[in-house]
Amino acid sequence: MRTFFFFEITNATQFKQQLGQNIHDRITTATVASGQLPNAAVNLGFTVDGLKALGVTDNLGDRSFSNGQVNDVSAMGDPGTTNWVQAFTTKNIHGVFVVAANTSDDASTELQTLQNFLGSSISEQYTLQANERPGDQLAHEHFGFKDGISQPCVQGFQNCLPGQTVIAPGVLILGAQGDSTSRPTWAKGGSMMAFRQLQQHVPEFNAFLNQNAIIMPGFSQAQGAEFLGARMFGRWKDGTPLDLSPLAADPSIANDPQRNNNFTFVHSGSNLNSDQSRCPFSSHIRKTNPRADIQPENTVNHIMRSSIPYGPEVTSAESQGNKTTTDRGLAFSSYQSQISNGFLFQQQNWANLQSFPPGKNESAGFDAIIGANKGKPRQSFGLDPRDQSKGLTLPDFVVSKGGAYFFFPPVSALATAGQLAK
Ligand code: N7H
Repeated sequence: MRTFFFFEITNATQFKQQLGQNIHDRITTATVASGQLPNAAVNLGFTVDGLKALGVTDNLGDRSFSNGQVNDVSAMGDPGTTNWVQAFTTKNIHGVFVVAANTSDDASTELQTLQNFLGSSISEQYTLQANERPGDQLAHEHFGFKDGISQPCVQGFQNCLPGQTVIAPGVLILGAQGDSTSRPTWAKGGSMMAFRQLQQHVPEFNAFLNQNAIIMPGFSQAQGAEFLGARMFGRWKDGTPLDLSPLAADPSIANDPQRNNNFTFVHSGSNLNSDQSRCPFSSHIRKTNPRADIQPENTVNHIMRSSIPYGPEVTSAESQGNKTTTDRGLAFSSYQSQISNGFLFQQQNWANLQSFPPGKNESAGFDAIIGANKGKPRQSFGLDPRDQSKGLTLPDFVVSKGGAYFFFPPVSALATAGQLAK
């Protein structure tokens, strides 16, 4: 489980003192580059308002971070901030503790320890409790799809699996090889985090799949519904890529890390720019990682994702009424060295850009899962393999409740002699 504890710094002197003396050695070194998150760990990030509160006015070289996420409402396709969690619309969120633990008791004990040290130097603004889903839904998000399969591979840090895009460490880490932006020395080694609370309308999504089921020869109604969902994601619920197995999930592929990401959308005898019989151009995974749709392969606009579901399981009353009555969704978190090249780029220039991927005979329309049209219905094309030019008009199954951008400093900057604790 993971707790996101968003706070305001109300006494900078006391906060810095505690940071240097007691907090910094509780912070886990960023393991972003290895793609592995520890089981029980504390991470600490600051918004630009938080850095200002600490008297740090250095330009970190990321304009989105400096302006704050509220400034990107229109670029992200949000319909204003009416649906946003109120705290995210203010300038009072200065920092976040992300506490990851195996049990809620462990998480609350750790959070309590941090709060005891910091006392009245901080004030809680908002807390989001996020949990892995139970039983066989572990690692699956609320729509039921397995998440966290495809990540970029950081050159020099990891052994890459087949199909992973190899990126320079500087795509994720400030000042690392491949990051050409000028950064203050103390910030090098840190990373920018885009946090988004994305509500998911699960009963509505399931009802839509049922109503628009794509019944291929031999399919039942339920298989047709499942198929449309898979077409919208580009993977079956178990993670099998449609590009490798277009008509049915195949656990032997899904469970094999050597195979489950090893595809490019290219097939001999098939036209990359017109054939959507395997994976639609508008599917979530093709919009957010176009692979061979861009030549040479894009190695710049990548993110390391570390999202986790929040909110309870769907109740039977919600399923029966086809209506969401409780808040649930994805606590989306992505790491990158430049938000406008990472999260924001993917949302604005790929998911929301109807003509992306480029060079196609037919426009893709919006990313069928996260494409956002400021609250207005969105059209996605190519979802029905029997009529690939047909568009489907989709309501928002994912609704933004806002978020914030954070800088996660290197631990050295938090220690007594570091920039933030001084
Ligand atoms: Fe997505 N999901 O949890 O069901 N995502 N995502 N995402 N996403 C992916 O490969 C999901 C969101 C990316 O390399 C999978 O891990 C949901 C945003 C990228 O092939 C699944 C939401 C952004 C990839 C989901 C959501 C991205 C990716 C397939 C919102 C960026 C890798 C499994 C509620 C702006 C693509 C996997 C690749 C994959 C889910 C949001 C980006 C199942 C439900 C906002 C880069």
